[in-house]
Amino acid sequence: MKNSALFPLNLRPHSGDALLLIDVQNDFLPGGSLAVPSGDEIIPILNRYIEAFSKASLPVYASRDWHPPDHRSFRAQGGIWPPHCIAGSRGAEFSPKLDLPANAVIISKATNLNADAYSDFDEPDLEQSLHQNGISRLFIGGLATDYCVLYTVRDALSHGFEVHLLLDGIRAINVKPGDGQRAIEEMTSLGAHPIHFEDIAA
Ligand code: VGL
Ligand code: ZN
Repeated sequence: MKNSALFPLNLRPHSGDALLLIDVQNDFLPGGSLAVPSGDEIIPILNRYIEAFSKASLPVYASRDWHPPDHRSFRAQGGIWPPHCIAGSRGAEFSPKLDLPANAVIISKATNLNADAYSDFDEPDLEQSLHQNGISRLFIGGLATDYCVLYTVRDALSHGFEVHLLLDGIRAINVKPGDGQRAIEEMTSLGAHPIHFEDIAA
């Protein structure tokens, strides 16, 4: 609100915009194997963004962490995480409460055993599809602020996209206290615009 009042950024979604929802999957939600604290709180808000983009006939992208059972990021393989988002498992499914449209573009990432990939842009299909659809502005939310959201926003900015970060639609893991806040500060200092739903609905 504050931002759009001071600087007349045109935040009403229009052609060239896309919504990118990162890893809203059961394993990252309460009850899941790598639950992000309060991760479920963002779902009703993300559903409002989805509705706004769908009404404007704008594309909705949804990424999912989609690991092999012995992915290198898992503790048994020397990584730092409990097993999570194993391709095809129930934990890897999108939350049933997320109202993904039938034509959402699904990006599966970190599918390779030996590479960790926190950024959606590690999956080349994403950038190709964004270019095909003429997208220049990305509205990015999802999980988790301090991992996949941070890495994806860094890459989106370095690939030349204008980024609007959905502050009301992200939550952090906070392995170290403050990780989420530091991630938000880094993303905004790199040029991402922090917004809330009221900013696009005004
Ligand atoms: C993520 C930790 C491990 C994420 C993925 O989606 O932010 N975090 N794998
Ligand atoms: Zn993962």
